[in-house]
Amino acid sequence: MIDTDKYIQQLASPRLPLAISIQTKLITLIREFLVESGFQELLPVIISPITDPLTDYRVRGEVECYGFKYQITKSMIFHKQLALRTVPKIFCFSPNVRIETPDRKNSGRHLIEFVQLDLEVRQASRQEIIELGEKLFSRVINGIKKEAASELKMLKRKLPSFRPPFERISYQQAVETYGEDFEMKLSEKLAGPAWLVDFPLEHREFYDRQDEKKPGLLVDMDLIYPEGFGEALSGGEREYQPDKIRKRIQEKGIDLRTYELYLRLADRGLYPSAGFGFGLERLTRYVCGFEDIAEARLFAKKPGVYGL
Ligand code: ASN
Repeated sequence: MIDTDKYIQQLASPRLPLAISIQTKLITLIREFLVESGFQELLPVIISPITDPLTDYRVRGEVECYGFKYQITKSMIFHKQLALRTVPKIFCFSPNVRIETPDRKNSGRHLIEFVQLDLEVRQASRQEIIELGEKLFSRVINGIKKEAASELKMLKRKLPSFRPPFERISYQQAVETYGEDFEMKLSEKLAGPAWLVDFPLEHREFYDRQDEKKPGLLVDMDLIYPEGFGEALSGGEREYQPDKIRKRIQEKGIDLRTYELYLRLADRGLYPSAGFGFGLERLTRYVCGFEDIAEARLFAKKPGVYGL
């Protein structure tokens, strides 16, 4: 049963209007920066025959329409790659549904329905996307400090100033320093945001590009927040050559038929590209300094909990 009192209470929370005001300003700052930088905005895809495999989620979100099966978007990664045939620099505020395992209920960072700022650039390298991410992040944080000074004051949140370039740590270095489960430990130690780079093949999906000079490692990255807020964004350069994509799918133990439509389209040509997905509620949570991500949006749905 859904507890209606809980929702009535939440709708009257004094912090929520502040979070929503901050989020509105964050979206505006992001959009301004990207449009100025030559990006075009796509509308989100909610259902499609293909979506990101994200194999660690046991349950697939599926709907049937007219006898056809559609997947509910876990990320727009393949649509981003395909859209680059039409326009060279794209972004989208993309709603994603990821049916996380219930043990993540109290992580403070997971919702089963969230929005990510997804962007992708034709012919871009990881380095270029890292530089773009640093500019975007610094601009947004410096901007929100000015534009939402009164909301931040009411939330008693003091945000530091960050200047690129951000620190860079390899996955291997992170494991050697903090152990396999390093994300939160690393995030707590950081004085500013930091890039985690060079993830091993087995830790990511098949679409991130393998480094020819370092076989077994990917040309990819995550941005980690300081102060223990964990992962901010995730991205990389993409595999775009159909034979390599097929090989990577098979190495993951995924049946090629699952991605037949994507592969047939890839056979017609994909551009080399790089990009990332940047969680919007996580950004709001970080900016507001909230412990619980459920405070960063209305109608938040936590793993394992039935919600509105
Ligand atoms: N959007 C991410 C990316 O661009 C993928 C994801 O969300 N899993 O790499």
